[in-house]
Amino acid sequence: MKKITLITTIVIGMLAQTFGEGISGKVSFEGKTPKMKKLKLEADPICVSNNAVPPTAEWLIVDESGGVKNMIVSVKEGLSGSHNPPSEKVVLDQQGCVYRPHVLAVMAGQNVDILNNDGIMHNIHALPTINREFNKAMPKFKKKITTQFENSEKPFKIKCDVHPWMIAYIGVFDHPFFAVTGDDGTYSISGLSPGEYVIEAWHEKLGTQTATVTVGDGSATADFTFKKPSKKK
Ligand SMILES: [Cu+2]
Repeated sequence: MKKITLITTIVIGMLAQTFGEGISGKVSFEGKTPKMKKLKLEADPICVSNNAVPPTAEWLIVDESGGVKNMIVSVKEGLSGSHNPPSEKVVLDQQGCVYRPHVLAVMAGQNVDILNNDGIMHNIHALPTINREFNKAMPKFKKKITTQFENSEKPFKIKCDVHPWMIAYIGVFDHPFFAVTGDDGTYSISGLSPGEYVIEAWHEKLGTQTATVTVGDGSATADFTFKKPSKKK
């Protein structure tokens, strides 16, 4: 029996070395989920016809298991060294007058392709406070612009000045240890050295929560539970 445990430990150890240590978990919502209303796209008939299914607001997407989509989970404290941005680009698409995805996370200096295949004009307006604000018209012939955000910054809003319902959020990090939760509210951050980290889960309406996580020989888990957003003061 002891032998099996030892072998198992060695195998897990080898796997951890191959894939790097990590933190994974799930972000859940407790309480009644507000219904996401249909977006009022009628002001622009092309926005309506470019959607097979009428799109809804996305400010709180919870699945049947309580998982919250579009949370940005990132390492806030405990990292050392500097990290270069990856060569892969991140895409923010304007599709049927909706930003896809609604929430994205990138590294400082990473290329972000902003696409417009809608055949109409969008005006992308980023509202950072640390990075440089930009406001760029994308007429229908302008199908792509590529930009970067030079500094790390907590998530900020991106909006379209033509279509007021179009909203996205982008978080910029000076390291690659972040993830955006999928439909089921789960996330996974890999490649961390053993140590103690503070991680933060951010949501556009639910706010933020932090957790202290120790990454040891194996991967660590950190789950978060958020409650109903507090009323605006
Ligand atoms: Cu637009």
